[in-house]
Amino acid sequence: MPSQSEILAQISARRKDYSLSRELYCHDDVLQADLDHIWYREWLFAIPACALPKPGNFVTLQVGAYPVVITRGNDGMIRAFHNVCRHRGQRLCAKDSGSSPKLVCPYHQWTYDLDGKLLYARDMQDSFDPAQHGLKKVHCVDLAGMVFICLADVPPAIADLAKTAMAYLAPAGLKSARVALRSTIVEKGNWKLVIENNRECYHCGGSHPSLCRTYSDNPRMTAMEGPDAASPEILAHWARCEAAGLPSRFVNHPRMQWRLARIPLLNNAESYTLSGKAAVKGKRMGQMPFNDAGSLLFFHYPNTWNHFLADHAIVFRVLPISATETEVTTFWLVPEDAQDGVDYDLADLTTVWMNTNDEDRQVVEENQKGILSPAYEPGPYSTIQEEGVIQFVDWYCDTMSERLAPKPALAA
Ligand code: 3BY
Ligand code: FES
Ligand code: FE
Repeated sequence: MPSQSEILAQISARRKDYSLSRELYCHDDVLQADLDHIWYREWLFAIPACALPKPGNFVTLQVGAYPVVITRGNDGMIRAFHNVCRHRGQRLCAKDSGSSPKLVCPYHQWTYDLDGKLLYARDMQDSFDPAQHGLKKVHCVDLAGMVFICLADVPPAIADLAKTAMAYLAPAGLKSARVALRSTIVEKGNWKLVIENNRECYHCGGSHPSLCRTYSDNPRMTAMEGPDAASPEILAHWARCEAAGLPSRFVNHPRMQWRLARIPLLNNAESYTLSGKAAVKGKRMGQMPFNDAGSLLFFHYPNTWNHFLADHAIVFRVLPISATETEVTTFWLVPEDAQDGVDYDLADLTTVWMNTNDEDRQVVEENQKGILSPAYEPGPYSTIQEEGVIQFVDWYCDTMSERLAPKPALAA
């Protein structure tokens, strides 16, 4: 059983640019440390705001031990709460999503407003104070239509991300979008393997025949040596997009916890469809000026990557279930007035990423199976192809090292 100091020792002993040790990908105690030091402390992507189009809509999610409910109130505000009744602790909402003018506990029917206030508790004695028994709040921000939550008492600063994300995401039209489909799959692999797999396209040629019709697996597409350094193809794409009002250049968090960048698709493709043509016909997201705007890529560690296209957006949420199981939820967003079967065909819209998710599930599961072998030893990442993986693993190790390091005793 690795103690905190053993986990720290394994992280510290890691070879630069090599994959992590077996225990860091497999052990329950490491997952607990990841939850305590990353998942319960960082901002996490929860839902696109348009998953709650009307007051009374709610969604639930489970972050480690914490059930969370997110509501849209009668004032239009999105709020997050611990999904735990203040009477005797019943989980308040059991469904993944729903709609209700109030949140009513199924056990003894304590009734909460959508803003968390306790409105009604039957037959409680005079000394009972409802004002002291509202739902416990979870920090929640809506960044241009992407809702993030944070379970920490004091969340990390989000102002820099908020400013950049607002500028980059504004034209993508998330506020005026609709969820065309939500899919949830479980991958039998550690959450870090899911993120590592997403951060490289070394595997794309071998795994993703449908995605590779439109998504370039050239690592230079997503690599950056400086704010203005990119291949001529990307520089030309940025110039055209920026002239049309779309912020496009790479913006990186100083420690690479997040990045926004716009890339062209292959052969001027418009969308992630088998044909390369827009899935949504005759309508575009937000203020997107033309169909071949490529994809605005946005990742944020530990739990989201996203693609914002001219005709639709695909947003992804990752949540750990156990040391070797991870839930991946995908939302396909279309312009709110786009109608299924009229303006788009749902299969055309979703096939490429349905396939890609399933292909990624298979590689992650096989990766986990190999790592579970006592014969596994950390192997070298390609510094040409897997720079993104190296950045993620460095971020993980640096973050965990800082937080696991013994704190110096305060001087008396
Ligand atoms: O979804 C993504 O952003 C990544 C990039 C490379 C592989 N995968 C498609
Ligand atoms: Fe919720 Fe009793 S536990 S009303
Ligand atoms: Fe993949």
